[in-house]
Amino acid sequence: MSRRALITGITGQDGAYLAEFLLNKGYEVHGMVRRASTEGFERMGHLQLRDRVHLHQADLLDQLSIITLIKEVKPHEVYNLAAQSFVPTSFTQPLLTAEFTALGVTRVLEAIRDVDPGIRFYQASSSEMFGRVQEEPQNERTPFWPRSPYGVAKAYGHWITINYRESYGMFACSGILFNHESPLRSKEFVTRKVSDAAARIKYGLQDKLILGNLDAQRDWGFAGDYVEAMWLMLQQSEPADYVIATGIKHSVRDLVDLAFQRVGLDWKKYVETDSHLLRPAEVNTLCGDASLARTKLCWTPKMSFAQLVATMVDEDLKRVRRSIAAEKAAADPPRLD
Ligand code: NAP
Ligand code: G4F
Repeated sequence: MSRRALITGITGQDGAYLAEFLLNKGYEVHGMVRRASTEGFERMGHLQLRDRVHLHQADLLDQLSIITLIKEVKPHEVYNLAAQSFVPTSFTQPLLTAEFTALGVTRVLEAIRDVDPGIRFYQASSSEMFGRVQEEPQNERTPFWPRSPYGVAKAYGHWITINYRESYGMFACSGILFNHESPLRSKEFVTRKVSDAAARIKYGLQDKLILGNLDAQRDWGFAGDYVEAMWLMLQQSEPADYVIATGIKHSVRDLVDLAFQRVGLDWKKYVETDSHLLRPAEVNTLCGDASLARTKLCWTPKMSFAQLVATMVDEDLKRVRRSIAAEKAAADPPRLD
């Protein structure tokens, strides 16, 4: 009998890669989606997942909907990836971010505790919790100092996961994942904003790229590598929390430089900065130490930063070329006579 997994946030970047990974492992994959007036399943379309997963409507804000879903699906494993995940929005919508990203975790844990406390649980914790970093590199014991309402909400989600493990003996793990990116990343995050702009500028569809803090440093990895670590955490004999990272950091300036080199342009001619894109409190630098994951989970990241940037830019170049060709075909349809 195949194992059943339930993914909250299946329409997001990680949800798509995790669903693909679990299907390849032979899992029956169920996804929780919230109701919207239009279907937002583009990422599942990219990975040809739409007909291979079972989708159910429920919402992190609605306790009963989550309980009903878990009763229906009877999953062996729950991956809680759903969240308001964009840091700037957490400054403009701090209460909604707390509802989704903090209390949402407790709602999923309560549903599991009520329906079947034997279900294994993964919580998507974040390196944003380290914020104003207290040591470098950061590991599972580094104290948190979150610098955004998002980081504060994730710290709550992290500790409530540990609390349910300690209080009720639940198999609940928290993955402290550093930034991970892919061609499926939303364009609001800096990596995809840059790869998309480099491709559009190359083809004359955009003149400038306006960014915020070019000095910020992140430990960027590939989302496809990171979802394997989520699964590995739930296959262990004991639940624990793990940092997942590459251990190498780069600045936003390095990212821009590499992306524009890929399209053969000098970034300094196209990139401007705007102080409106600076955050009320910034996380200046993040760099993770994933030694525990390496030794206990035998997990290592496979894609380098340079390969990641090249892959993202190449995918955006292809997409821009396709859209230019489609527009041209629509404006100039072939004559049939
Ligand atoms: P993402 O692309 O922003 O996806 C977020 C998902 O959450 C979407 O499927 C979204 O659904 C869903 N969601 C939001 N509010 C919801 C609600 N009220 N009810 C149900 N679903 C809701 O995020 P991601 O990059 O895949 O990240 C996955 C998780 O890992 C998030 O929790 C994020 O905070 C965390 N994380 C990410 C990174 C990273 O670098 N990517 C690093 C550390 C931690 P819609 O499609 O309907 O909006
Ligand atoms: O790409 P970002 O928006 O990602 P950020 O804030 O690090 O958050 C991401 O990673 C977290 C893990 O640490 C996740 F938990 C979270 O859900 C999300 O996936 O910004 C990265 C850096 C920041 O320092 C930001 O100030 O890039 C800087 N930046 C500079 N210009 C910009 C821009 N960020 C964005 N989004 N847009 C800019 O124009």
